[in-house]
Amino acid sequence: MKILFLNGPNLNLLGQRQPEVYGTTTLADIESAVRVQAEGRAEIEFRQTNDEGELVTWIQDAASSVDAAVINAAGYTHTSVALRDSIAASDVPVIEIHLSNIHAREEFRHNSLIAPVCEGQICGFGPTSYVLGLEAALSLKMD
Ligand code: CA2
Repeated sequence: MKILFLNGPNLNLLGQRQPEVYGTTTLADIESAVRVQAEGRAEIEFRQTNDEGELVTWIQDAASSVDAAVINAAGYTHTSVALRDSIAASDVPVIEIHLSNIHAREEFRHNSLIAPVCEGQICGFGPTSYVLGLEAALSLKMD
C-alpha cells in the first residue's frame, strides 16, 4: 500500500517560527515519525508546497500512483475551492488532518471547504494527527 502525505503553505516553517502556536517539532521530525510508524505496513511519500496549484496537481496525479492520501492543506483548507474540486474529482480516498483543533480557534478556521469531500477529519493532536492520519489511511484498506 502506498500513502501520499501532502502539506500546504507555511508548514515548512514548523519548529522554526511561532513555536508557541505550532510547537517545536519540525516537518522533517513529523515525516520521520510517520515513516517509523509505517515501517513494513505502507510505503510513504511526503511532500510540502506553498503553491495551491501544485497541491491540486498532486491530488490529480495521486489517482494513478497511490492508494490513499493524507492532507494538511493548512490555510488552503479554508479558502480553496480548486483543492476541494480536485479531491471531489479523485477516486483516491483523502483524509484531512490538522495539528491544531481548527474548531477551537478563530471562526474563519472552523469551516473546512475540503471536509465534505474527504473520508474524515483528524485535528487537534499536534504531530500525532499525522500518525493518526496514517492509521486512518491503513484502516481504509480493510473496509
Ligand atoms: O493546525 C493545522 O495543522 C493548520 O492546518 C495549520 C495552518 C492553519 O492555517 C490551519 O488553520 C490549521 C497554518 C500552518 C502554518 O504553519 C506555520 C508553522 C510555523 C510558523 C508559521 C506557520
